[in-house]
Amino acid sequence: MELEERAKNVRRRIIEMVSKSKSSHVGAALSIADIVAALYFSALRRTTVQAQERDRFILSKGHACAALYAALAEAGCISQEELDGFYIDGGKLPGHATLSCGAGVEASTGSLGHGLPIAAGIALSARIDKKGFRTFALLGDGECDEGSVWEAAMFAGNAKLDNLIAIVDYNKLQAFGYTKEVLDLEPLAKKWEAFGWAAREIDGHDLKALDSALNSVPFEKGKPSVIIAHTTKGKGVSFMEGRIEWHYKSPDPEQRRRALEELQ
Ligand SMILES: Cc1ncc(C[n+]2csc(CCOP(=O)(O)OP(=O)(O)O)c2C)c(N)n1
Repeated sequence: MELEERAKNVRRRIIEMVSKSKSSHVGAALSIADIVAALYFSALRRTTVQAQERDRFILSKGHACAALYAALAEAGCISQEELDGFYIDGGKLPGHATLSCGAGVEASTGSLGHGLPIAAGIALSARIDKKGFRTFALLGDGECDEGSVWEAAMFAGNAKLDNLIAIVDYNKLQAFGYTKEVLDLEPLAKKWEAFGWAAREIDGHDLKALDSALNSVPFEKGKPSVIIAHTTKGKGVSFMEGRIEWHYKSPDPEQRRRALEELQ
């Protein structure tokens, strides 16, 4: 199946999940649908979710876990029944990425700023243990306001962790405002480079560009890589795109119908 089809399926699953549970973070999840599709259906080397040598993927912006669970379901790692329990009392898949749900989730995240530090630790341990797997971490742009992100970035650059890849979902929106107005990140690529990383900026909805960038890491030997992916929050559903209210709003039945129609 083509990556485009996978990404669309991930988006459709996200809409179904948040509608059913009357929950959200739908905009944040749609923003990364192309990124997770390119990861799970092209870049990540994972024979099984238990294999020691599997590449690790950590969703640092854990509130967008509907996209992660949808990709894992699309990859056959979790069942439709489990997906139906998303964000519902008694369900197996909580509203923030949770390790204990045993679905191929590598870390519990949702308190922003922790995924990259965890990923850096895993990458360091892989090097010490002479393991060949890579560790990928996906961060939000608002999340980059957290000091712990930069502490981990400084550490990884200094340790020359070229088995570590960060992806920043640069959708220019956070929970209550525009990233530029809350705390301007620019010049973002230069900041990562100053911390010893090799940076590349791409359109985060261009699956060819994602595929090519994710499959050409490390960009420089001896440096961690960062992909700054320019995206749109709510991407794929016209009335959600770039709209702050869809950070935490659940589609009503008519909005669900319209969204799914657009994602045919
Ligand atoms: C430490 C911490 N502070 C605050 C929050 C509440 N919160 C959840 S999502 C979010 C906005 C994140 O923005 P961004 O990283 O840009 O991700 P997006 O939703 O745009 O994809 C905030 C502040 C949190 N989860 N963790």
